[in-house]
Amino acid sequence: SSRKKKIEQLQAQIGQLQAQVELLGSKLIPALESPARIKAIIQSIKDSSKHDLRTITASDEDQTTTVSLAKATHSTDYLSHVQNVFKQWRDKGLVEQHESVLPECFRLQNIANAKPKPPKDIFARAGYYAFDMSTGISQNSWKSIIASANLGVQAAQLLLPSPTPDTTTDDDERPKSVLALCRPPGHHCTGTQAGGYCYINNIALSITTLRHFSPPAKKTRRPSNPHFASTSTLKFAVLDLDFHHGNGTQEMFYTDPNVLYVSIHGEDEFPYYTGGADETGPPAPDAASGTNLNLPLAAGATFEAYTGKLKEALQLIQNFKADYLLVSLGFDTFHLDPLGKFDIKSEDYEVMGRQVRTALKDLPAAILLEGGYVIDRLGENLLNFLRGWEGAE
Ligand code: OKS
Ligand code: ZN
Repeated sequence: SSRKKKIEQLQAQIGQLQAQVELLGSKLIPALESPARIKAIIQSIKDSSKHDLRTITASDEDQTTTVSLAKATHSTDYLSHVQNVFKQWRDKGLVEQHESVLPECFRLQNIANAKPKPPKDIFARAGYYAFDMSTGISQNSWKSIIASANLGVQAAQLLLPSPTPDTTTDDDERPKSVLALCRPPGHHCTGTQAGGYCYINNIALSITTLRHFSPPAKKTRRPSNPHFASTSTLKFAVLDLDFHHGNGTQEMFYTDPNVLYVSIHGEDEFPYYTGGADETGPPAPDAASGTNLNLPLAAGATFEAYTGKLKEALQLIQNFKADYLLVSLGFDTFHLDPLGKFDIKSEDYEVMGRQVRTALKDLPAAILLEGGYVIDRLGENLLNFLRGWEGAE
């Protein structure tokens, strides 16, 4: 087709690129979010030999469970698009085997059609289910997306109380906190759109999992947290420490009175259209009013400025009396990060981890990895955060 020819002509000008590319400024560049990030972290954790590192390979049964929990979190047409678009483009010759699908035109506000339908043409549909040009879909994307989502599920399951408290299974055998080395990350994607390197919202999936598998309230006991036993509706606090605002997580729980979302992030940074301090949930007297807190910080913010916001965040979470804590942990707040603008140093992460865990000791916690792109400092920064966290447990 002529479209295919035109794209080929343009592509020839770009030259050889790796499978995943993203648009940055006017340039298509190799994707910053890559498997090398996790490899580096795993190496550092192995070297430190202080942690119980588990490799979780999702069995077929796990994958089925993860997909069905994902369907309770995202729309099914969105998920099947993400799963199938690469092959659909491939079959039409719109993408080469080693390349990735990127959208061309996005769903736009339209006075004549408030709810645009997915375009029939698969080429156009890529832009219906995405909001940026940083979130390509390649041959192996779905595999990684499900593996990452599965970690969100498994992390949640590790925190669950025993379904039969009267039997021998000891609650004390459960970890108090779990860290999941998820990639791709999750906090930007919504129920129907990928973006910011995110396809499935791993934090939302952890919440779906905890809700789905929690035994009925009366059967549970949690001596460390009296709220758990007394409420039939579970409450969740999400603390988002990535440099970027987690627009997807905010949106998914904005009207949910049982999920508090709190984020400290770069002001007016990606994803640009969300993250304002005035986004506090639906107006009173709605039950979800006040269950969203955005704490934007200007470029150049020091760790001192950061801890000021962190204290505010932790205070609100304490007041909320959640049953579980979910942390979106990003290391793009690091001073050298190519996508961040804060002035946070490696040693600050230890203080950060200690402050969070000291304030929220009682809560079973799942920490899920989000961003962070200085690959050779990721392990160090993460181990520092863990040292601080564990020192407070
Ligand atoms: C330009 C960069 C897009 C920013 C994506 C942000 C990803 C992230 N292609 N979110 O937390 O780290
Ligand atoms: Zn980020």
